[in-house]
Amino acid sequence: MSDKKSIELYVKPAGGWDALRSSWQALRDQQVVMKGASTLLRANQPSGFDCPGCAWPDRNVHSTFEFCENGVKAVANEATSRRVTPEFFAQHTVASLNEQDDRFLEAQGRLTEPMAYDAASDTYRPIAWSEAFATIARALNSLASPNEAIFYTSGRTSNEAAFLYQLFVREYGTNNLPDCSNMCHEASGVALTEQLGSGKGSVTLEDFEHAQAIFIFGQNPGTNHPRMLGELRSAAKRGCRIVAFNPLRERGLERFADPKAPAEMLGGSTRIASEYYQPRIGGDLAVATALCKVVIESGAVDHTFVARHTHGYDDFADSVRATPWEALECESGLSRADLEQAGRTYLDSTATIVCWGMGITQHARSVATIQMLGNLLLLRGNIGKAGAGPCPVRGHSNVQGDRTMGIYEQPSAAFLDRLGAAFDFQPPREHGYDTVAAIEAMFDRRAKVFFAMGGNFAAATPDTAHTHEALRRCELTVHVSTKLNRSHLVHGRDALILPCLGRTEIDVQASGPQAVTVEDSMSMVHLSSGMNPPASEHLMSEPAIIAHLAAATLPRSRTPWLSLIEDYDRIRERIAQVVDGFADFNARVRTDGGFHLHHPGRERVFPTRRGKAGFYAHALDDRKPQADVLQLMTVRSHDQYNTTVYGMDDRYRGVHGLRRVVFISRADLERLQLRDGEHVDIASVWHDGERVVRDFRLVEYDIPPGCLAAYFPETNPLVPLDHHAERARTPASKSIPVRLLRRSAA
Ligand SMILES: Nc1nc2c(c(=O)[nH]1)N[C@H]1C(S)=C(S)[C@@H](COP(=O)(O)OP(=O)(O)OC[C@H]3O[C@@H](n4cnc5c(=O)[nH]c(N)nc54)[C@H](O)[C@@H]3O)O[C@H]1N2
Ligand SMILES: Nc1nc2c(c(=O)[nH]1)N[C@H]1C(S)=C(S)[C@@H](COP(=O)(O)OP(=O)(O)OC[C@H]3O[C@@H](n4cnc5c(=O)[nH]c(N)nc54)[C@H](O)[C@@H]3O)O[C@H]1N2
Ligand SMILES: [Mo]
Repeated sequence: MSDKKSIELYVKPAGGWDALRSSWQALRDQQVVMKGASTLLRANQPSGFDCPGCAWPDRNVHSTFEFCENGVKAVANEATSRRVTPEFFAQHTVASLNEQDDRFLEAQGRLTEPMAYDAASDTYRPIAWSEAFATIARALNSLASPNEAIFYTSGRTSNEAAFLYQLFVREYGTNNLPDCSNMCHEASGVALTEQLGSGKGSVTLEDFEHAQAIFIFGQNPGTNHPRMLGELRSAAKRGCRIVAFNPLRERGLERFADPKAPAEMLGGSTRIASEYYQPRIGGDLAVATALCKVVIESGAVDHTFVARHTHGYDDFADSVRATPWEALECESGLSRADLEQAGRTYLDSTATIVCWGMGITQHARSVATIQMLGNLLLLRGNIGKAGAGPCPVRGHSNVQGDRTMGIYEQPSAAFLDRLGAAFDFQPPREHGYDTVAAIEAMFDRRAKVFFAMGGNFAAATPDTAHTHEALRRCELTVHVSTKLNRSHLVHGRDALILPCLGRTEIDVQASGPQAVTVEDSMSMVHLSSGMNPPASEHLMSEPAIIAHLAAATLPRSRTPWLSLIEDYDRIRERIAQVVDGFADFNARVRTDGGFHLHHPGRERVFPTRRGKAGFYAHALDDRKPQADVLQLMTVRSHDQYNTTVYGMDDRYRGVHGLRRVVFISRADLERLQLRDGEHVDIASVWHDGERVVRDFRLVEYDIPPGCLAAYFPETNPLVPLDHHAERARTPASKSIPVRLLRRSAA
C-alpha cells in the first residue's frame, strides 16, 4: 500500500502471502491490531457478527475462522480507532471537504455524533438526537404528499432495521423505497421471477460440492467474494470443470493459493478455471444463446424435464435454431470453435451451476441475458437437483434480506395486505420510485426530502453531475451512516448526519445486548451480534433510530415503536407475522447456523403465472461497431468497497498507487494512435450530449478490442441516467459508449 505509482503484471496466484500481508497492513493502518485480531476471529461464527464484506455464505458455522482479505479490510475499517468528531467538522467547511477525494473522506474514521448543516458557516454542527428527529418529522409532515419523500437503503442494513424502516415509510404513506439493488442485482430478480417464479438463486453451498461444472459470468470473486475462491478451489480439486467468461483475465479466476492450506503457502496453488473465455463487453447474451444452440442442435435437451416443468420451449428452440453462427460470433466476440467447446463442457456435465455478477446485470440487455442463462439451465433440467441451478452472487452482506423484509418500491399486494393487517393501518398501494426515478423526481422537485439508511447515494449513482444537482435541490437530506462520505457533502438546503452502530459493535437496548439477523446470497438466515464497544457513546443502532424517528413523525401510529426496540425478539415476532417463511423466527434463528429459506425451484416447483418455468426467446443486439466509439465497463479495484476507497492498489491487475487508469487493448492503442502511459480524457457518447471525465492514464491490457475498463466511482459521471437495463432499470454502468480524447500537451 505504498504510494508508489506503477503498473506491472501480477503473475502470482490470488490469495497467498500477499493476501495475508495486505490484511495485516489494513489492520495496522486502522490501528486496530489488538482489537482487530479478536474481532476477526468472531466474523461469520455462530456467536459472532456477520462479516460486512459480502453476501457469500458461511461454509460451516463450526469450522475455524475463514480467512478473507477483503473481509479483514471491511472489518478493520469499521473497527478503526480514527474518529470524525465535532471538532473535525468545525475545522473543515463542506466546501473544503468537497475538494478531497473519497479515500480521504473514508480515512477520517468513524462518525461520532449527530450533526446538522449550518449554512452560515458552511459546516456541520452537533445537534441533539431529539432535535434531529423533530427536524425530520417537521419536514416530513409539512410535505404536500408523502410521495415527496424518498427513503433509500443500502444493503448492510439488518433484517430488523429493514423491517422497521419499510413499516415506518409505509405508515408515513409512501412506497418510495429505492435501494442499492436497483443498481446491482435488480435484473436478476426481474428475470428470474418471471422465468422461475422466485427472484433468488436456488443453489446452496452443498451444491458446490456436487456440481460437475460451474459456469461463471461477469464476476470477479478474487476481489469481491474471496471466500467463493475456497469453494471453487475444492470443486476444481475434485475435477469439477470451471468455465469463466470475462473480458478481463481476472487472477482469482485463474489461480488461487489458499492461505489456509500450508502446501499452497509454500509455493503450490490451484488452477481455478479449466476454460477461460474473453467475450466482448455485453457479449454474454450471444454467448448464452450459442450454448443453448449447441444443446438444442446436438439433440441433448432433457425433454422429460422440459415437458413436465416448462412452457415456451418450441418457440424458443425455433428462435435459437434460426440465429446464425456468424451473428453469435460477431456479437459475442468469440469464435464458433470456442463457443462449441464451452457448449460441449456444458453437455458433458450432468449437474451445472451458473454464477453471475455485475458483468451481467449492469447492461441494457441484462434481463434478456439472465433469462438466456436460465434457458440454458432449463434445457438440461439443471435446477432442482444436487449440484445445479442459478446462482446470482449478491453484493452487500444483507441486500437479499432487505428485499425479503419489504425494502422494495414495487411491493406485492399480498405483502401489503399482511403488513396492514399486522399493524392495523392502510399501506399505500401506488408503487414508488426506484433509484433512477428518485433522481429524476428530486431533479424535477417532485421530491423534496431524501433520507438514506446507509450507503453513499451521491457517489454510487449514475450521471454524477445531474444527480448532485438533484440532491442539492432537496429541502432536506438525511444520512444514517458510519463513515464520512460524499453524500454528506452534496446535500439539500438542510442536512443531517445520523451516526449509527456498525455490525461489529455491541448493541445494548433496554433488555440487554441485542443480536440482529441477515440473509446471505444463498438464502440462509442467521444471527449477528457485535462484540466491539461502540465507536462513540453517542451512536444509536439503526432500529433505534427508525423507532425514534417514527415515534416523532407518526403520533397516531398504533405500532409500539419504542417497545419493539427494547428487545429485538419483539421485532422478529412481528416479522414472523408478516414475511413468508419466517414462522417461529426467534426459535429457528437460534438453532445452529440459522435456517434456510425455502426456494420452490429446489423441488422443481415454479410459482410463475403459468405455474411452470418459462423459456424466453430474446433476439440478439445488432451492435454496429463505430470506429472511434468503445464500450467502457466500470469495475471495482481490489482496494475498494463500492464507493469506499481503502487504498490505491489493484494488486491482481498489477496497478499500484493509481485509480485514474483506463485499461485498453494493444489493437485499440495502435488503431487510435495512442500510447500506453499516455493520459486521456474520456467522453461518453449519448443522445443528450457528451459527459467527460479528465486525465486518465492508458494502461495496455489483455482486453478485447473495442472494450475499455476503468474504476467506479471515478467514472460515474459518464453513465447517462437514462442508460439502463430494459425493465429492471439497472444503470448500464458496464457498457458506456465512450470516446477517448487526447489531452492537449499541457
Ligand atoms: N472487496 C469488495 N467486495 C465486494 C464489493 C467491493 O466493492 N469490494 N462490492 C460488493 C457488491 S455491492 C457487489 S454487487 C459485488 C460485485 O462483485 P462483481 O460482480 O465481481 O463486480 P465488479 O467488480 O463490478 O466486476 C464485474 C466483473 O465482470 C466483468 N465484466 C464486466 N462487463 C462484462 C461483460 O459484459 N461480460 C462479462 N462476461 N463480464 C463482464 C468485469 O471484468 C469484472 O470481472 O461485490 C461485493 N463485494
Ligand atoms: N459505475 C458504477 N456504479 C455502481 C456500480 C458499478 O459497478 N459501477 N455498482 C453498483 C452497486 S452493485 C451497488 S450495490 C451500489 C452501492 O451503493 P451504496 O450501497 O449506496 O454504497 P456503498 O459504497 O456501499 O456505501 C458506503 C457507505 O455506507 C455507510 N455504511 C457502512 N456500513 C454501514 C452500516 O452498518 N450502517 C449504515 N447506516 N451505514 C453504513 C458508510 O457511511 C459508507 O460510506 O453502487 C452501484 N454503483
Ligand atoms: Mo452491489
